[in-house]
Amino acid sequence: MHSSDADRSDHAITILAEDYAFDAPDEIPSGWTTFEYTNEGEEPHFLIVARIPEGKAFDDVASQVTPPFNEIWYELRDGEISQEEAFEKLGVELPEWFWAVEFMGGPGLISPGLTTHATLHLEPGNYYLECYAKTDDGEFHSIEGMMRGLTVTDARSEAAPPEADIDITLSNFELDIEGTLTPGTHTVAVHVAENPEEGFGHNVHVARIEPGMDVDEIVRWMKPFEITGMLMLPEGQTGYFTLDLEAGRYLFGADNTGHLGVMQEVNIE
Ligand SMILES: [Cu+2]
Repeated sequence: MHSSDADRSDHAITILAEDYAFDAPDEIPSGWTTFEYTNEGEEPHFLIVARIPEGKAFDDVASQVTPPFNEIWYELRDGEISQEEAFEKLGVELPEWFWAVEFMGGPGLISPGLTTHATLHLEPGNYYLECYAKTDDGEFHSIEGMMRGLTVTDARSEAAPPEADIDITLSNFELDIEGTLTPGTHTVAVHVAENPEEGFGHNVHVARIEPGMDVDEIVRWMKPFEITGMLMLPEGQTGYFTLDLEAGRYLFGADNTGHLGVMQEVNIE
């Protein structure tokens, strides 16, 4: 393992994001792991952890999923097919097992130069890491190289989950924040009570509103202002992320596979 941070968990790993690659371990023990995620690139990046169904491995994703997915994506991007046709094609051309891939959470989108911590519970198995944020040209970062396999081994980390002082509960399109948001460092527990029926799940975003910014603009162009967050977790699962606040205004939001669900503005005194 690269590093550990005794204050957060006795099992932490460091992952660096560049434009466009991850520097990450190939293997981690099962149980609770804290992903310390630093964006060393010049674009915003996130890191989703996805579990590959039993009997399949990252090579199967790379050889059976990525090629048809990319081809269909380019056709859609270049206006050759409609969104509806793209979904239809995905249904036909992606292998059946792909629909059993499960998103397990991960560090949310962060601006260049920032670090965030996400703590997740993972069972042994084959996983992949991916950032599918898009470049200005509409290219997925994953196509450019931000996708790699991760093996979660039978060895078990004895790490306990962190103690949270803020709780966020997601229930369909509701986002409920409990706890006192003050300047300083917080640990936020994200509980997924219920995911919307359509799509894969919710992403939680936290963005800082700089003085003079128009909130509507930030809602539309969230990417450059995000400081931390948690990506899609399975229903019933809890994940944790760190939140460093200063006095000022912040936006807390959740979206479901691309659709903004809820936005809450919070003023930190
Ligand atoms: Cu990225």
